[in-house]
Amino acid sequence: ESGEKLWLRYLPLDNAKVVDYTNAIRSLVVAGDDAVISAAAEEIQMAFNGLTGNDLRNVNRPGAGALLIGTPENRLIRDLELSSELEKCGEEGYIIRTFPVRNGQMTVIAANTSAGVLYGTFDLIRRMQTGESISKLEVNESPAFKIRVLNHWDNLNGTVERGYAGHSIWFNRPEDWSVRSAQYKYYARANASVGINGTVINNVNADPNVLTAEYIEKYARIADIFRPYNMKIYMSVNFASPAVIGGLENSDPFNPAVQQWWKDKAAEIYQSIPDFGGFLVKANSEGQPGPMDYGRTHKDGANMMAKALQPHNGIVMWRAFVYEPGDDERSVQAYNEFMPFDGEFEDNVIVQVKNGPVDFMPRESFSPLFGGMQKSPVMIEFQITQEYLGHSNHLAYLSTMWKEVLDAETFAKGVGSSVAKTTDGTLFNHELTAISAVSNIGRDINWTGHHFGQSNWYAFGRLAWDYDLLSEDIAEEWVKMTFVHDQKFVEPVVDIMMRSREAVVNYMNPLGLHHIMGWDHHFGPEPWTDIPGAREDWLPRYYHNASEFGIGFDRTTNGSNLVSQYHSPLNKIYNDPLLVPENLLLWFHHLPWNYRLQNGLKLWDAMVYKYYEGVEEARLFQNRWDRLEGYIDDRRFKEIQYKLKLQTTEAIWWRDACVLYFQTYSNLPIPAELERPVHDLDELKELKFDMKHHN
Ligand code: BDP
Repeated sequence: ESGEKLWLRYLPLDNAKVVDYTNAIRSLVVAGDDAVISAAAEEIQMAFNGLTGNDLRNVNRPGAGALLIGTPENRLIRDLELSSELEKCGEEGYIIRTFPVRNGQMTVIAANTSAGVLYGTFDLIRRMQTGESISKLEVNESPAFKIRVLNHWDNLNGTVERGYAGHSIWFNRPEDWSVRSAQYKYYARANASVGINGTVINNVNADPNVLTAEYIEKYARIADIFRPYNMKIYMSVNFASPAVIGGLENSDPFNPAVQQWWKDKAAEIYQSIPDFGGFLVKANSEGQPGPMDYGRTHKDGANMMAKALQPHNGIVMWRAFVYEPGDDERSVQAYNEFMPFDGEFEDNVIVQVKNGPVDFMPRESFSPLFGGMQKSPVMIEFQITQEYLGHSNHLAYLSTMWKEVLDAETFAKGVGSSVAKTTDGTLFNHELTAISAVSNIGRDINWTGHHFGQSNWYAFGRLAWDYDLLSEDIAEEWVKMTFVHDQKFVEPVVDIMMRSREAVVNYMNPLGLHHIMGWDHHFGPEPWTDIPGAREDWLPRYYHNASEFGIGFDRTTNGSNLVSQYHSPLNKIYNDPLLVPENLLLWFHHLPWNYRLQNGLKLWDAMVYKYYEGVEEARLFQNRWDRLEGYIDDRRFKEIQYKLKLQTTEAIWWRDACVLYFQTYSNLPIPAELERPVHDLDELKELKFDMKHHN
């Protein structure tokens, strides 16, 4: 297998399951006839046929063995008197029920909208794919966030910023529309299967040309394919578009001509795409244009665009990823810049905040804007593509990382104020709720470069729907659907996945270290990098601060004071090296090499042990995988085997490079019982990023 089918393989199940499922369901009654419900019907028929070898006949009347799907618009659903339960489902939720009928039972998937029916159908399919019983179903589901979107960082020329799985599936493609549209449909199905209901297909570093008629037309064609799968299309836009492609004098949000330009542009888009989602905007960030170029503010810029979209029910996702070299340290800037606007954005603006205050490091504290901003809706941005976690070379299952953030306690309204609850409308009563993640897909046959990269796409969708799901359970579902059900395979693989992110943290960035990767390409260790003339806050030394006196970033009240942006008691906990969680120690503190950790170890030794632990984990993954030969197809087995070997090699590279480099400051020995590095620091410094190893 190539991996191109993702988790939607629908291969025959074992006989016992086939018998169970065919006992429960033999025919299909579709109570509705719009495109979305038809897509649901098509999907269940395809899945049922693939999984059991039997067809689901279309019938008109429910009875024993029927699967009835629909909304209360249809009498067959109304007759079931589910209205009080359906009320709780909201717009996109659903219920699945087994009802006794004469001579047996029937199964019902009911929802308030066809979208809900579609999600319910995928739920039922997943139960079959993972071998669960479907004979007594009582399921009530509704999504945690209203908008659940992917962000693609795809450029109009077909390259993908921070993409490690080939070129863009959206732009600059030579293939016929029939080939591309088939792939877009597959993509839409995959997203719908996990509840993702929107996507931004172009890079946040947006080319103004995306707003020309040519691209609006392209988007409209893609939107047509997404529509039956309840997927909305969104666009990243460049703030300077009115001047660059509109011929206006400037793009000042206070200029009436500029305001009109955006209104006209919005109207033009909605003419072709009536259900267009809205704009994603990166403004005054890393050199992108924005309202501040004209002495205006983020609020002014966002609200101008929001007004242009309001007549069409579109939204603006305005990013808070802002920082400039200057007096304030990078991690404190977004909060300082955005807090003054809390409550001042238009209703259809949502502020999109990366999970951490610096970037997408393997581990950061959560951004204090979560729980900080309360009057305006805030949405989280995760990164599925592994920009800082080994690109598509390393197995890193990210559900555990995202859960760590979603579950983190902000204390915004006392205990029980998790990051998730600050963004899902629970705590601050916002109508507009959303969650996003930067996609890891490209034109590689298996979509994500590393086969296990698929699990992160999958997990993001599942968590966006329900962040209370356990990472283990999501992993197990995915492994069963993607590979096989055999527990002798599933258990060790889930175990590898569950340990993988922490392994990466340990061999790259233990104890809260961060941003010590290669300049620009962000691959491999380069704690030593010095690029003459480069911005200080893009260089590793800005972050690790290693010297003969110690290591780490002082973000306490004596340092950059990030701690004070957190609610009490977190501000005090983070401020105190004795209280701060060990895994964020060097994120918040600069400490001497012989500082004693809670566990009694000296900082230097503790750090070195962590680096070695990370490598041992990578070796263990490799070894475990080798024992699983024969459980799955040879091709995927070997491709994963190759990547795991690469991961071990690169883990050793990270470990040796960092330990030897930091040792030049600590002047302390590597603990005697540990194996010795086999390279010299100078040799490792010479090792250059090699594109060959990519993909
Ligand atoms: C950084 C990436 C850069 C992105 C930027 C962003 O290195 O390529 O453009 O984030 O999110 O992580 O805007």
